[in-house]
Amino acid sequence: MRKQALILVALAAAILVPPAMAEDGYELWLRYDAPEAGIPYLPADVVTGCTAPSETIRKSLDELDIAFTSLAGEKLPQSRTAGQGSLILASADCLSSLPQSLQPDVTGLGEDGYAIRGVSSGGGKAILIAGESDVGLLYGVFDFLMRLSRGEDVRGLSVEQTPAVKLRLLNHWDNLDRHVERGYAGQSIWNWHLLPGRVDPRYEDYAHANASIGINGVSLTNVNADATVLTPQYLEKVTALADVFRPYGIKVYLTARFSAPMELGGLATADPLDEDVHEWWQAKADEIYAEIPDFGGFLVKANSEGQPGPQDYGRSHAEGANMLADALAPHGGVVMWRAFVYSAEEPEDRVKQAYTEFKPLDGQFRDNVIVQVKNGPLDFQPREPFHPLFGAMEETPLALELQITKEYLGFSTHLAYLGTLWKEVLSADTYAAGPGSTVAKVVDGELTNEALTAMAGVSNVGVDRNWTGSHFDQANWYAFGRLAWDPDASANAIARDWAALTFTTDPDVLDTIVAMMMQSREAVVNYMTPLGLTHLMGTGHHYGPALWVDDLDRADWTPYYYHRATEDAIGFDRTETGSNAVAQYAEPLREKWADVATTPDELLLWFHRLPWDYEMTSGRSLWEELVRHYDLGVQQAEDLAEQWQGLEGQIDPDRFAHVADYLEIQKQEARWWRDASIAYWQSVNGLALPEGAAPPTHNLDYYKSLEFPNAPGQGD
Ligand code: BDP
Repeated sequence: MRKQALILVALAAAILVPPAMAEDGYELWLRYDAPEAGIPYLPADVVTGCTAPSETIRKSLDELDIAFTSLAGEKLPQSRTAGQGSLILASADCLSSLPQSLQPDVTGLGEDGYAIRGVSSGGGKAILIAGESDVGLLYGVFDFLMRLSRGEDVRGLSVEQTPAVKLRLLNHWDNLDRHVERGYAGQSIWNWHLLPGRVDPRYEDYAHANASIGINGVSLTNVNADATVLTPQYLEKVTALADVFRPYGIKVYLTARFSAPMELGGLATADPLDEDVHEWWQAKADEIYAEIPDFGGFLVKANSEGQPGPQDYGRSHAEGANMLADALAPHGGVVMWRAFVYSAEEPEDRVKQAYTEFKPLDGQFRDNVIVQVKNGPLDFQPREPFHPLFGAMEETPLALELQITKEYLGFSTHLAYLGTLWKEVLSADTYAAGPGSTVAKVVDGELTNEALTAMAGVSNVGVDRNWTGSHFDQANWYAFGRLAWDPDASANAIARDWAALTFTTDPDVLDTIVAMMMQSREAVVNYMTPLGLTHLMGTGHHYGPALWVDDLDRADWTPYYYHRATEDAIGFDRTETGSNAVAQYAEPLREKWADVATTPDELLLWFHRLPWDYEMTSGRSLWEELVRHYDLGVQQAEDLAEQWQGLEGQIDPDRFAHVADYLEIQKQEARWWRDASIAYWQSVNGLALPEGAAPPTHNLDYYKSLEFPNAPGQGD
């Protein structure tokens, strides 16, 4: 009898207490899990200054409901009048119902800025979140909630935030058939076939996540563009997405295929100076804005990797960009014109070509054109010097393009936190206007006095449940948003904030996770492309090592083109005796990098071609140093896996296991990279391994024989 009663109690408990929801990463950094020590402050109620709240204000209120239900078990009550302990929300359009004494001065916070501070109310203290715009207020609400969720005591807070960069965009490289070029998280989240009839709730969740980190623009389609997206049938679908994004302050942008007037309009030319072409684009812009009044503009890849462009008609990039800019200008749209160009016929060192093309055009672009430049002059490699255009375009606003998806850093399987890579670029000194002329100051317009500023990140989002393929790749999406908002933020602090929101607020666990993240990118550099080596990845898909490839249609797509290893020497001479790419940088960088003695180890073989027995500052030979870096990289990958294992029991089991599996793959692939690289170098230089270094597991033929026809994310 007693036993039966016990079973009944157990059964009842099982029914009444639902098992904790397994964590699958869907909620990203917005889990609003109560911090370990409990939330330090619970407002008494919420008060808004609005008589008729906008959609954006309603999203802010919804967010408070979601967050407090999760953090404290229940929503905050809404009150009409502010009292002690209230949380007061105010923006320029949402002030009037507050008493005069509580109406904050919101001017000066800027379009997207916000303030959070303590105020006196009802004889006690209250917290005010204020934005000049409703979107600014929404950003403030997210910031406040994430602080609470990390366990921060918000009572004494006095925060004033304005984004340093005006346009903070994700660039999706998503095709209309849902294949994502360089996507490693499944298909595109845009279900074009079903839009606009079915507006997947995931679109709103996506907008919500972006808004929480300040992203205010999304280019929906691949830069290798399909003109179909500009047809009325597709514009209707785009409109449906724009409607979902609008309350979150996110504008939609489209990639414009330069030959669209021919493909869609039946014109005989796409010459930017042709009157009919201009009219076609003007009509297209008018058509778009009639449906999407806040349309952001066009992102264009032209005359690059086979894409059509103005040069097909003997016109310059400026003439092409300006024609589109004129079509958008009456509506306030912008053209983001990519500088990622290199010509198929051009024998010039590929890393020099963008500068060669664009530098002479400085000052020739319309005010609503921004030239979008990748962080380095080659192509999103694990390490490159910063792009020389950042130090060379005084009269042209430049957008910084980063790649969040890890095409060249181990896809979504390898843990590589990119915050450190991006900070390296942002804090690099271009010396364009003397010392301190950092890339960050060029990009945020401080140096050039540009009002049009932008940062774009090539998205890593797909339909995978966890959005980005791996849990740790969510950190790269998050870090991109944070750095676009504030390029001066520290990679370490961003990693810590992300990890606290994503996994746990336990300080010891956080120490481990942050340490893992902070060393992860350097680990990848070490086992893939140490000492300034670059672009050694598999042909087409870029998966795994393929250092031996030297015979593709284009020389500058082969790894050999970049490493040039022979029996005597290795590296690309970019000094005066070689391609002289170093001359594209300002002094004193030019002199520093032209001299092997003052070139840092990490850029050595990028700028110099050196004998294998060249003596490094460490005293080791170049060959020994190279092998040491590979071994270090493998060791670091092993350490990552081991550090994670040490967290077992402190991370929810599903995500723990997922990350652990990926780290195992990374470990194996790090060894593969090291072994295949060493086997190849030895086949070229005939040198014995340094003492103590293990021979590669297989011979070179084995590594050469590996094929991956179905590797994800391939280009067309
Ligand atoms: C390269 C990618 C290719 C892109 C290109 C670009 O391999 O898929 O189309 O960049 O940025 O890194 O246009």
